[in-house]
Amino acid sequence: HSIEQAVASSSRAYVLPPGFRPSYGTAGFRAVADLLHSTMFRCGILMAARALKTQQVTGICITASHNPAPDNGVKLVEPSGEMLCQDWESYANDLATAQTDAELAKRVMALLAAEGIPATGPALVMVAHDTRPSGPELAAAFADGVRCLGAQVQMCGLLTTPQLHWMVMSRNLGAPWAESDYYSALAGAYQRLVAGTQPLGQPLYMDCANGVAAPKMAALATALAAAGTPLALHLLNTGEGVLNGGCGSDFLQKDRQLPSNFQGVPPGARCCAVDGDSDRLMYFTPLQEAGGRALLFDGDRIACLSAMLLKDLISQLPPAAQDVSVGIIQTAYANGAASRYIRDNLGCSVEVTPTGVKYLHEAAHHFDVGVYFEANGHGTVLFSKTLLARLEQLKEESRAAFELLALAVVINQAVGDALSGILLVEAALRRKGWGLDQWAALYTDLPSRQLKVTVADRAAIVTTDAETRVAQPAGLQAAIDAAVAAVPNGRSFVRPSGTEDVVRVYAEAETQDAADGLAAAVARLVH
Ligand code: 16G
Ligand code: ZN
Repeated sequence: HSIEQAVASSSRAYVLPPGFRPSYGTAGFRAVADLLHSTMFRCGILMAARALKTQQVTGICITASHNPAPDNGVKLVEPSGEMLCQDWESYANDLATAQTDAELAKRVMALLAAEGIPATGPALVMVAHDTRPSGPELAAAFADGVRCLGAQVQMCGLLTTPQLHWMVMSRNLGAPWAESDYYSALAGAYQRLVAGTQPLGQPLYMDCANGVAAPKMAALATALAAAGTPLALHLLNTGEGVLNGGCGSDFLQKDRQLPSNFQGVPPGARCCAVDGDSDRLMYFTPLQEAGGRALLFDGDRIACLSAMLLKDLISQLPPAAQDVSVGIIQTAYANGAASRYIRDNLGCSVEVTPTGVKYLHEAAHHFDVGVYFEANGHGTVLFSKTLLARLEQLKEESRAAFELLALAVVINQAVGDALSGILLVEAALRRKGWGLDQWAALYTDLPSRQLKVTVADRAAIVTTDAETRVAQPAGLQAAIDAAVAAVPNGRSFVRPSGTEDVVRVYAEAETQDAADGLAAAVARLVH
């Protein structure tokens, strides 16, 4: 068969490194870049098959996100702009782990047969990469895989992960989809959202993690100025230093220390940080005290601010249109104070899912508006098609409907997007005339502690109830319960990491000492 032969012969250039067993993981394959050529080639075949199956455009972002610069990885994009559907993850593993060219070709044929995919036909896959040096080479390997199935490749070059997701989504909707359309759509919607409000007094200091966010935020800033709503911005860590090195949202969240080059930024200043592919966002401010510590405004706090803005707008809709369900999706990592604030003060329902964007994103679809953010800053706000259609009908008579529609454009509907998240936060603060003080005063985080524990086999720990409880090994949960019961307002859980060979421990309590003590006690139980 000609496809089988084409796969087997092209595959010769992309040998699976001996001993390398790629595994799809939480967000896609990730490893040291040197190992990934065969994985990329095979993902190319996979995404061409997905495009042939759906008769729509698919995509890939080549990135290892917040991980070190020598690493790389894939984020695979569905026609909807969402992450690859979970049913296909097993195909991804099948192809990535085939030991020989012939075995790979056989598995490709099995996939095509199982999915009833016509052997050839028009299909297109879009490819982007972040600033990692290995990006262009890995993109070329991916493209070779796509071409094996007779599909076409569009090389989009350097983009943020959420930009490529947005472009795939928009293209399949028949909407303007170029990179420049992304900037003008976001900037135009932001302008509609903040019209008639005063700019925030201070500039925003942005930590670009020495990655792709730097040029892309600069381009967005140009579009914002052109739309008549310039954003006063200081971009730092724009690429002169190491990607994600001593900077970026992950560093900030783990260390709660100021990123490199923020030592001169005045205490109280409004700052934000993104990660290497710009799909995570944290706000922060330098604390007055010495030691270079930062006060964080994490994903939970961004979720609260978003929910508040939504609630405000929904309450201004015509009375008959106000029955809009707003749900907040969190993981077990959400600070207990945030969850309580959402339930008691905002009156929204809270749903908890396992860690990983794909789980939160799916749950967000259960509501007219689903707000999901992981504490680490991954997230977005999804509007249902039904709600959008209702708002379209109301937008002439209701300013709030018009503004909610603008909000749905500002906030990337495909996937969490740090650049669009910045506009969401800025618009929410601006509309309230708030500084960081008022935002911080919504609630006080319970002190928390995260630890990682290295164990012989992390798969021995199996969790249930959205990772909040341990099902196996027997007895561990009872022991955790006993440790938690000894601490006033304590909460703790453990879970095997989906991205590192460790078990993660989380604890929170009324004081930092108590949270530290509880985390240490639970870590000892895991050993
Ligand atoms: C991945 C996930 C992120 C999650 C993290 C947890 C996506 C796009 N990314 O980076 O959402 O928070 O894994 O890592 O889904 P862990 O399992 O090592 O704690
Ligand atoms: Zn990322």
